[in-house]
Amino acid sequence: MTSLLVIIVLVLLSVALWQLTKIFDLTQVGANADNSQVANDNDNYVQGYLMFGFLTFIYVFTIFGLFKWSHLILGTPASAHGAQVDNLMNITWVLIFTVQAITQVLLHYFAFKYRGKKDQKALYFADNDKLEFVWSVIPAVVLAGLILYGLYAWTNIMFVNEKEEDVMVVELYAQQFKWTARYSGEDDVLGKANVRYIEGVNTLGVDLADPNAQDDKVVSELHLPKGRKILFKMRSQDVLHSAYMPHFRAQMNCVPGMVTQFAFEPIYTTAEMREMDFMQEKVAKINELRAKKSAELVAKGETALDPYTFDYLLLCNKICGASHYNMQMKIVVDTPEDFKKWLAEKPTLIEEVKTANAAPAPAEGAPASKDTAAKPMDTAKTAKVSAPAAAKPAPTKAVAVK
Ligand SMILES: [Cu+2]
Repeated sequence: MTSLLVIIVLVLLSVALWQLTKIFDLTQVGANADNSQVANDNDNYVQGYLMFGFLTFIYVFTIFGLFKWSHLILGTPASAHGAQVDNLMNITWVLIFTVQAITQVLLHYFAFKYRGKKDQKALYFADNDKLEFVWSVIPAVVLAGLILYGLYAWTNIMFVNEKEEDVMVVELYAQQFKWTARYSGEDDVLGKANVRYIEGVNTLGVDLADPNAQDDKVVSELHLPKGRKILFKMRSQDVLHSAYMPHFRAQMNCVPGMVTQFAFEPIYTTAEMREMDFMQEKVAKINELRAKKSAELVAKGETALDPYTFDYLLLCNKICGASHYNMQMKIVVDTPEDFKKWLAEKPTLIEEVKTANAAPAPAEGAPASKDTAAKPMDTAKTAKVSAPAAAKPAPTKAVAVK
């Protein structure tokens, strides 16, 4: 609402300014009977000062924006590499602001200084090698520096030595419109998976006959231990998705038919992040807005909103369909002990399949949902997929999630 008012005030101000210049013109009617459409010295003078007016507008709006909205930035990164990403971002911002501040002043000042004057002709010259050399080399050197630093940061963040580093492998499985996670278990190797094995509770198509799949655990809420590097392996069932974990400065596309990866080490537990000053301020601000909205809702006889508490999130950052906006999964960063306890309580996928098989089959004619129905499954023979046309084993091999 306030922003709308600000925009209205700005529009009205410019209309007033325009009207003033018209009145100013009218007062000149008697003194100057020049009604020609060609700009005279007076017109050029007005245009020259308007350039300064526009310059002031750009700067005032930029400074206003920085003060008004800078609290919306993400704040302290929650991953070990996060500071590097923020540093790169800050350097880029400083460069952009400096260059913009200098070039805009020059552009508008020269437009004013060399405004049209009667009997003055602009000097024409075709080129100036020295000048062109300077304005080509300086940006080239600065950009090359920025790109090299970016590449250095990228390789630093993306390079994972799976054999030497103590990494925990977790799969993120994307589908319209939800996320599912799979822990690789004690062996830190994910069992093979293929879309053809999707059946009943095995919604990720894990090859249950694969020895590496025996200790895999599938969950719908992601828990991570603080201080350990997590290597995420991403897959997508249908379209292009993007696993985006803003607080950890992590993002990677999830592409159907291939496995992509991203690794990071969480450095603050959810509880620690909630305790941070900037986060408490943020949460207080959100809850202030919620309280206002709740009062409106209650006045209308509707239920009030719940107060907000901070949680890390895994979001989808590719517009992947109608419910894309709601494709998210809560991430909880625990202490290593709490994480161990939480994971130990979760059943393995094999156990889940066995439980589903033991449950009585739904009565004939009962409405059974395709992905949640507990269909009986032979865990020992799941590798043998019943292809509709042939009795032979399925021609496609399970994809090793490496
Ligand atoms: Cu998506």
